[in-house]
Amino acid sequence: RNKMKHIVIVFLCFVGNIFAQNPVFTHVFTADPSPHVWPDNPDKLWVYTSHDEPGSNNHYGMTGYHAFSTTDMVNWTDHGRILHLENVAWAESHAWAMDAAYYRGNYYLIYCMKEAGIGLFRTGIARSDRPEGPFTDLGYVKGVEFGQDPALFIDEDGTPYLYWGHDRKCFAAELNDDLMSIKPETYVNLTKQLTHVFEGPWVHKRNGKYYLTYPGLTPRRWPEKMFYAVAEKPLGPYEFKGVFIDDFDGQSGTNHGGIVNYKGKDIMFYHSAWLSGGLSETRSAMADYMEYDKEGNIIPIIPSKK
Ligand code: FUB
Repeated sequence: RNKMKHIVIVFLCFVGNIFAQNPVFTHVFTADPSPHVWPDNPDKLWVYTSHDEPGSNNHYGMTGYHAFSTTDMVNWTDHGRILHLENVAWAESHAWAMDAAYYRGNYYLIYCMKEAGIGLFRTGIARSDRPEGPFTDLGYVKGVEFGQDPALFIDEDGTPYLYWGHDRKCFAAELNDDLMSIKPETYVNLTKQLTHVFEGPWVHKRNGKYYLTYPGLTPRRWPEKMFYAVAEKPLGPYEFKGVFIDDFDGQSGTNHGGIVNYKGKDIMFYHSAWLSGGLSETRSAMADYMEYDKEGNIIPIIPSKK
């Protein structure tokens, strides 16, 4: 009887993604996941990721981004490469973390790449009329000099905000309507309002409050943990809340991700190095259901196999 059970399980695993599992995608290495549900289809969840390429060997010398979608958190469609360095005239290397947004009838990718000839990060923006792209680069955002890890948050009233962070700092600003430049008078350095900040800010809104989540380091200690802070307004002031994903077995040095409410459940997407056996530059997107307590604090997440 046990033998039969084993055969059935092996068969079910073989025929496809019968079980939701971590890491979420196993056919390609993915990092810095950015989850979204777009207004035109609440049944579909989208996850945009950067793409680790084993052996690139140039301190995360990544070259492009993928989009994935699902309607059940089990079966996923990989829409393939949605933007590549080759399609970004001003960039030369390091397609690092990105985010996506729906704004005024179009889909946008916001990302960081190193500028050709200068070798410093710029914040690029690309547009598509479809969530799966392909996306066309529009250039880089003015006023975000040498920013890394951008996140684009569109508030319920339609106002666009940009968050970015690098070199242990975190900044934010309102964007102009064409998303191509910040409004300099709104620029804020959030670093002093946060603790342990390192990179990767990402914002979601819940019950009228703004949650800024970010990977950070406790004094000079890798790997990164995920921290969060909460505010009444998108540009703060933010109240630091604490760690919600501690470092864990099989983590890559980094962590990075975002939170989405999908079909009434809250889900945190982040990354690990479980698939590569701990290699820091071959990471995989992870997903875990999560909860808030009555006061709206995030209940810490323990990475799970399923
Ligand atoms: O994926 C490349 C870089 O690693 C990201 O930009 C950082 O946030 C870290 O996850």
